[in-house]
Amino acid sequence: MTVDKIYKDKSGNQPFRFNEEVAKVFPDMLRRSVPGYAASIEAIGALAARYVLADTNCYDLGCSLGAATLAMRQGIRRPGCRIVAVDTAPAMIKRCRKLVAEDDRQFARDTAVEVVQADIRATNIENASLVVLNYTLQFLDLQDRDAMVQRIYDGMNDGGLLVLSEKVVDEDPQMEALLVDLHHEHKRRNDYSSLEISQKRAALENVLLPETVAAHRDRLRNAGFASTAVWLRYFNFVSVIAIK
Ligand code: GEK
Repeated sequence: MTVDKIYKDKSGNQPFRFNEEVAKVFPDMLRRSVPGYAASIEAIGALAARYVLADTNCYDLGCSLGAATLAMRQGIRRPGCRIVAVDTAPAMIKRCRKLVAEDDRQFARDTAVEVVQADIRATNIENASLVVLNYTLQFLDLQDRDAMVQRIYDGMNDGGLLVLSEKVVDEDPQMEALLVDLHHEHKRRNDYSSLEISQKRAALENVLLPETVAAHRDRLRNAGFASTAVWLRYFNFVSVIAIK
């Protein structure tokens, strides 16, 4: 795994981009920066085994290198399914296609995977039994999020499941400060320096726009989801499941 040294000696304050440099170190970056990431991927596999029905579609929206796609593919127990993995970043898509091809070679799985370079806001969603937004909605403009979640709901079958993982902000400023501090301490334990942490934080300003857990659950309810639950929380990193 290539080690993430992107903010080690970078000066200046360029906004964060999902480019080649990031795609190359992405698994290491997520492992060291997103508390609970591995648990979210593991759960997506387990949920695929339970919720994906025969002859339906699954969507991995903002797939990056396809970790959730591969977990779904491994978890699916039914025939005739198709996974659509979507990302706008060409560097991610290129590597994702290679990893899916490698999975094909190793395991010859039944479930087809389509890796598509596109904006998830323009992706058609239909006949879906499982939709995954694993740390992706946070990168969409705030005003686009209601419509995105509504389109997902409309494209899902009854009984289908959405996994929504996000970095969130706490309503209570004192708790928010504590949770951010705990996250930074976690990153320091994972060998990021204070300078790297502060530079990454500045680069993500206005790129990653977190909302509260309540705002996410309200949006899901307003779209029509009958049930929602937080199934994972680690500092300010939360994963919610919603059932249609
Ligand atoms: C994982 N889900 O490993 N349309 C398509 N893709 C987008 C858009 C958009 N409008 N905006 C951002 N992205 C993955 C991790 S990373 C999370 C997801 C993170 C893509 C962007 O290019 C990037 O690949 C991904 O969303 C977010 O489970 O880096 O914190």
